[in-house]
Amino acid sequence: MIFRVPFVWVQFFILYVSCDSGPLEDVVIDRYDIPKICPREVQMGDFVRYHYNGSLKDGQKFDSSYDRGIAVAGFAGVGRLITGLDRGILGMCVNERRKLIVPPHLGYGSIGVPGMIPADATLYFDLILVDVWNKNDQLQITTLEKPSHVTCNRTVQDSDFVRYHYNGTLLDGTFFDSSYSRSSTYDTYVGSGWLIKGMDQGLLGMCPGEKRKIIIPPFLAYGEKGYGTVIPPQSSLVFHVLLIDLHNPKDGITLQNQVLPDICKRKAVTGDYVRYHYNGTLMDGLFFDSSYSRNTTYNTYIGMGYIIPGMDAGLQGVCIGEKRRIIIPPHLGYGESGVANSIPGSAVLVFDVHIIDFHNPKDSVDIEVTHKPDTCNITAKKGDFIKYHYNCSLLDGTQIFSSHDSDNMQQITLGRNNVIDGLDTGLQGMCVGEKRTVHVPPHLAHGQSGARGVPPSAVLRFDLELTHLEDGVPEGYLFIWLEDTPENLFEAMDLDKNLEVPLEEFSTFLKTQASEKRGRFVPGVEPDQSIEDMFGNQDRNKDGKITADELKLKNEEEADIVHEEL
Ligand SMILES: [Ca+2]
Ligand SMILES: [Ca+2]
Repeated sequence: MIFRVPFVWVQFFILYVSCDSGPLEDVVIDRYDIPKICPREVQMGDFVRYHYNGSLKDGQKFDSSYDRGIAVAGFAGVGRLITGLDRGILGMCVNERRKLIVPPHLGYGSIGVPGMIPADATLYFDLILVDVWNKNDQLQITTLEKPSHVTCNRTVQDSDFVRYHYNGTLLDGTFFDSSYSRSSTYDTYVGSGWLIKGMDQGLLGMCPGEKRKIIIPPFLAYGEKGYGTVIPPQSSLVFHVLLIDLHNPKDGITLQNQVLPDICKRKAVTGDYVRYHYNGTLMDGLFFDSSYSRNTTYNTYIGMGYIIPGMDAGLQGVCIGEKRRIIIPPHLGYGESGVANSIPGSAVLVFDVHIIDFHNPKDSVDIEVTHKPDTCNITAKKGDFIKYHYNCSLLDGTQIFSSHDSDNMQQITLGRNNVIDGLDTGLQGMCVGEKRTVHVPPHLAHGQSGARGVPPSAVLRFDLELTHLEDGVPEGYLFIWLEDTPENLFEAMDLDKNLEVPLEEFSTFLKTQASEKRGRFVPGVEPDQSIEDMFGNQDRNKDGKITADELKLKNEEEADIVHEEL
């Protein structure tokens, strides 16, 4: 600003007095193209790079930086340039274009430059500034955007490994390089000398997902040498950086956002089989995989090398129902190679997991008595006929079945494969009125294939209430004697002594035995049904009556069974 006003004034002044050129005449400056944004103007002592065309009054070109293909570089305003240029370049912005008219005494004077510039020549320059910096400059860092989706728990520090995207330009906007053009991040260690100094410093403190503009003076970039054909000597560099992720080779896994269930009876250890849901994202929030999208849990043994080491470690100690975030550095994930089309090399992985259940193949049924009646002497055992109510659910609360939904109580004979093994076991030992919560591991439930509504390898929860209990009979029996069998069974059965026993007589006989507690029908079956079955078995010729011979024959054939049945 210091220079601009006088120059404008000078310009107008000169317009009126230019015919009368004399020693007081100053350089004439025409700022004919000024960029809208001008963050910095050339000051005395700044180092500048600029292009120019130089011509004489008749329009004849005497010199041009364009012809040499490289911008002119040097300090401004300190007498290293011809005075006219030294003055004429002050206050310039990068990409500003100026025309200068330099009177002879501010140019090459009365001597000129032999063979190029005559004596007492007025010089006409057309300038464009491409770069400006000062040796006292520091790195200029501007944060353009900070991520909202990730908490910035950690920022880049020395010796971290980072992955970032960048666009690189010179100060005048000339593009020289971009990671985007290679469709892959730039991956490197920070603060270890792999990067130019300005980048080593400029990345420090960044969060994943953060965008920064970093302006680097040449002495923190490629200095006097420049880089190849794309970065000229003494160039300031402008990087637009988007940090994708960071980690340190010394990192282990990180656990965050832990949400524990109210009750955690047990924590998962190596060898347990865990069913969990997960969302997998990269550190910048980019999604790469989810079990939810497949609508099925991920199931695996933990601590045994079936999954990436970071996950094996991250699932240790989980409770059923727990949620946690597991952040896995690449050396515990997919390493430098990544996974084709989904996980870039050296990527940090962020897993949000929800533990649905876990069990160990050695687990048995877990029984918790939730209510025990005052009197609880008679308990259910194998062979007993029982009735019970139950709710069956998955451990995430998903309801599978409830007998309360209908009035049909469940009724089974224990130990007869009527229900899954784990439920059978869980019902044994109950007395009427007792309530239990029973957890059944999949190998005692529906196994690896599952069943309707039951996912593969799911642990089941049963809430049980025993409502009815009857002593059973040995397997295969329809009726047993509670006292000694009558000495002559046929005579005893043949109530009217006509030497034959039809169904009615048979039925009356057996029901009398039962009502007088001398014998007992198999529980859970209508006595008439059992009677009919037994009668059919004894009536060999199917004429509707049992004779003494038929009973005897049957006795001889299946001595033990028939004897015990009747
Ligand atoms: Ca009879
Ligand atoms: Ca018969």
